[in-house]
Amino acid sequence: MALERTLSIIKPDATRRNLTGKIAAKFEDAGLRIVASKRIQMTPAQAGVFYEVHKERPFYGELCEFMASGPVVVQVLEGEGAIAKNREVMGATNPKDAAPGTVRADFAESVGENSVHGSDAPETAAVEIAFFFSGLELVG
Ligand code: DAT
Ligand code: MG
Repeated sequence: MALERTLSIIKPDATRRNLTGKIAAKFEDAGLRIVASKRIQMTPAQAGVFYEVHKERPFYGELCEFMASGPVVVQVLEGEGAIAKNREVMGATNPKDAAPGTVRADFAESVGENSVHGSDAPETAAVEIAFFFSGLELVG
């Protein structure tokens, strides 16, 4: 398996409840290294660009408003098979379907407010990392 990097976002529902550390611990416990991390707040327009792939879906407006509703912690996670490993740590999109012990099973409030984002493929990981970070900010 290849050494990969993936983009993670700890979403506003989680930062609001002070869960940043507990969620980051799950990444580290799974062997993922946090090689970049910052706390920011997006505008709805910025969230709209980030989630452009979902713009035709009925929940797009709600999703952009939610992602701009409070601070988020954006991180780059590195490790062997990091993209799939992070998706495992996150759990299914809908917390009702998420396996026990995953971030979404333990913390997510609903399918819309589900605590974390993670890239889904190498191509999207590269685009999403570049959306938030310059090369100088990635310290492996
Ligand atoms: P994931 O975040 O697991 O990659 P996705 O890419 O299908 O899931 O959707 C992106 C986000 O959009 C998801 O984390 C929360 C929101 N979302 C997805 N399906 C939804 C739905 N049925 N109702 C409300 N929000 C939804
Ligand atoms: Mg997705």
